[in-house]
Amino acid sequence: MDFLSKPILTAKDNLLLEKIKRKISGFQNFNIFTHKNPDGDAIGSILALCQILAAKGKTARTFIFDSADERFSFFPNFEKIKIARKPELLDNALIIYVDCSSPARTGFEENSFADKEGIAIDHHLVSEQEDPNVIKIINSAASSTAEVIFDMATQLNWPMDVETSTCLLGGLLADTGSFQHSNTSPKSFRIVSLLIKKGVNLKKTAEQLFKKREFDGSLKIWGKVLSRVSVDAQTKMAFSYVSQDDLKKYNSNEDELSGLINLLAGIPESRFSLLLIETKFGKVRGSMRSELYKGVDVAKIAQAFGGGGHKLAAGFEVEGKIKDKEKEIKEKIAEELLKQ
Ligand SMILES: [Mn+2]
Repeated sequence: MDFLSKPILTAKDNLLLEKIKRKISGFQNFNIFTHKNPDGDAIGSILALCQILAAKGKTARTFIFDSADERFSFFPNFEKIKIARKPELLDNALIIYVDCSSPARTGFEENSFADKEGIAIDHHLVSEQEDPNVIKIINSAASSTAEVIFDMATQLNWPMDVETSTCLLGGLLADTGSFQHSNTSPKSFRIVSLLIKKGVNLKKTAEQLFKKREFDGSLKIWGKVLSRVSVDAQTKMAFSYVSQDDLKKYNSNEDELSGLINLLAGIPESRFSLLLIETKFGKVRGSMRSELYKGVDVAKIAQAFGGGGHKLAAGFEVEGKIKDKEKEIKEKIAEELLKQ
């Protein structure tokens, strides 16, 4: 067996897989959740899992708390995702958390999950209290949750048709930024080659996922946000923000801002970047990025605000408006940075 053929799951994971297999066999109904502000990996992974379960004769529903970016509407069965503040859950169902590992990240009220049995499939390492009701399979070596699901499906002989494969490919492409991020591994390429064998269209999927921004509004607001970027002399943090007033003025929305943070991360004199976005719901969302050689762990900083993510890409959310919170957030970040 060459090294590329080895499963990225460890022996311990294999025991977990057996547990998960038995757990899934014991249920007919499944409620599938992912994190708030779902990205391409979250959407692709919940849809892939939903289709796999349907192909096994099970009944599954997928739920998201917010709207999803229009770009993701090409994912097969996208229209079946239920977007609602109050999820209409299937009864007697097993809960599956995808691309996150706890109720807190879903946005839904935590008591709707209380005492319910669940599984979490994820690739984010987070320090959370263990929940005896949730079996977690978390592989931080995987580029995306899509990769973890691909491995599980392969090892458990789950059916993967072209639609499921397209969802997994989309998830993997989204989280690796089309193989440009440092989380891309030889394994990622191997999985893509196997997905291509299953009939997915790599070119078309990549085009749909990263299609050019056509909105005049989005280009203008990107220009405004970039013109505001400052790099702090002490912390070397590149910073910018988007208020609700900006979004109104440029007739834009939060969806059109995705990708902007990655531009900030590339500013040469910075060690990491922060973009604050004011949400419709009276909160401030912080996105942080860094690059491998810059030696800043943005996940640790995000955790100080109750958020999470990866070493090089993380986020958090706090209540309030940017004008009231900016100073406090920056001070806390400077403090956290000293601990690294
Ligand atoms: Mn992901």
